[in-house]
Amino acid sequence: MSIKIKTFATLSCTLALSFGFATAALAAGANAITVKDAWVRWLPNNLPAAGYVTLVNASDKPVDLVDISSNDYGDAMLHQTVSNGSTQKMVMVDKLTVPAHGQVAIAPGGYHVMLEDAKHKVAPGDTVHLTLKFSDGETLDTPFAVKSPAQTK
Ligand SMILES: [Cu+2]
Repeated sequence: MSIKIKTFATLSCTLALSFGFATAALAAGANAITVKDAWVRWLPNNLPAAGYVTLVNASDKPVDLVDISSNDYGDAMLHQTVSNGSTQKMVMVDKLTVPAHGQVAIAPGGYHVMLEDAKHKVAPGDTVHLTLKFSDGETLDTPFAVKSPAQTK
């Protein structure tokens, strides 16, 4: 049983590596968008994790975040937490506009990147990578620091 699981994990890591090279080759040229404060709130028991990052636009045109993917997770989706009186729900977000010479924070209480179906064991202290795609053609392969809930209080 444990041997089967180990084999599967090794295969997933190999696949993730080969996709990673393809992604890195796409990122080139002068970038309008830079990122800061990229981190993931990790939860135990394979619960979905949440990714947070601040996007900074140095250009004089608005740029949209249009796609997020990850070699470390099967699913990476931009969600917004919406309050409905006393209850909260998450809604899917197709794109997020970073204003010209401005920034937008994907931060607790507002937006989060929902990360599900981890492809290998992820633990606090690790670094995972999310690939952020923008409307100007820019692709950023971004390292996110994985933190435990206790580290983020
Ligand atoms: Cu969510």
